[in-house]
Order: sequence, then structure tokens, then C-alpha cells
Amino acid sequence: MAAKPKLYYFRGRGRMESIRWLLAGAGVEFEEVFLEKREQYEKLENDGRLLFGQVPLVEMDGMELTQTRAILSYLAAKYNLYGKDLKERVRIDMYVDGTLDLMMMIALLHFKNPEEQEENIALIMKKAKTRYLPVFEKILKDHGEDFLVGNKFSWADIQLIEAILMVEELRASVLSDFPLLKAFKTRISNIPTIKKFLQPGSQRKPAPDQHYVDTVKHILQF
Ligand SMILES: N[C@@H](CCC(=O)N[C@@H](CS)C(=O)NCC(=O)O)C(=O)O
Repeated sequence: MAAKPKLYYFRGRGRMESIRWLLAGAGVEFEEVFLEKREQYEKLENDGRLLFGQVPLVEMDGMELTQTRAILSYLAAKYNLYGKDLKERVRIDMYVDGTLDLMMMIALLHFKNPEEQEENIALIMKKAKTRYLPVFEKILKDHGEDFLVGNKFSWADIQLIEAILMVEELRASVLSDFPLLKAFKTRISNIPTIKKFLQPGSQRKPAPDQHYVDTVKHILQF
């Protein structure tokens, strides 16, 4: 039996969370090594395991993988969540990149001071409601299918549900003007692998707290 993918990152969401979601959505078990101390990060670097001196790092299939987007697309292709042809694949890429842009704004929020955070939340909510969510509502409306691409569960669906849940953590009512996205959320949440990942005790990580922020700042020295 092939070894489980091994994920090296902080004990929190950050750039690794979408990788966790994608593995979980694909029904793949994984192990995690949490970086708690600067020395762990330095050791990975000194051992030449971080291609550009950065995490996430995923060890799998005899490779040491870095660069989040590359890891995600490898996983999507490997686990058959990346469309049936190049045209579906590029649509999945577009949808994923849009949601990643939105999610990165939210992930960075926790590293800002309280005043900046308030301003940023307002901006993120404005962009979520006027730029990102309408796009996905329209996609679902136009094709009338259950999934975003090719009427088949894909990486794009997994990325979108992760993004929806992150935005809802900021404003619980955010989907009130998006009925098809509401139904999408319910549908995707009930896919067995996703349902399992949403249960308490799974490897899904909570929203960042001060300890997480302090650990990341300590390890990366900023
Ligand atoms: N393009 C990279 C960026 C990775 C990145 O910035 N990782 C941060 C932690 S989330 C890091 O390791 N920073 C250390 C550094 O850049 O020196 C990716 O998407 O994986």
C-alpha cells in the first residue's frame, strides 16, 4: 500500500488548508507534521527539502512537493477531480484561482492589526458579494447542473465550498442573496468525503487564533 501523503505546515489553515480539503474530498488519508518551532523550519531548509525555502511541503509518491498551486493541481489530476479534457480543466483552473484570491484576502486578515482588520472585512465582504459569489451563482444558474464543471464533482466544487464557509465565518448571512449557492453548499456538504471532513475531530483546521498567528510570525521571523 502506498504511503500516506505527509503534510508539513503550521497547525492552522494558511496555504495548506486547501490541500487538506482536496485530499479529504478525494477520500485520501494523510499525515501531518506541525511546525511549532523555528528549528523545525530551519532543518527542513538546511536539509534542502524546501525548493524555494517555503512551506507548504507535501511528501508523496516519492517526491517532495512545494508551491501550493502545483500541489493542488497534481492532487486534482491524480484523484480524477480535474475535468475530462483541457477545456474543463481550464474552467476548473479559473474558478479555483478566483476562489483562492478571495480566500487569500481572508487568510491574511488575521495578520493585520484590529483597525485594518475591520476595514479589510468590509472590503472582502464587498468583493465577495459583488465580484466572486455572483459569478458562481450565475454559473450554476446558466447550466442548471449540480456541480460547477462537467456535471461532475471536481476540485472547483471543493475549493468553492471551502471559500463559502470562510466567508460565512465573517458574515453568516452572506448567502442570503444567492439561493443557488445555498443549495450548492448543502449538496456538496452532503458528499460523504466532505461530510466527514466537516465533522468535529477531522483534520480541518479552525479559523486562526492569536497562538497560530504568533507561531507563524515566530517561525518565519516577521
Ligand atoms: N508561492 C508559494 C508561497 C509560499 C509561502 O509564501 N509560504 C510561506 C508560509 S505560508 C513561507 O514559507 N514563507 C517563508 C518565506 O517566504 O521566506 C506557495 O503558494 O506555496
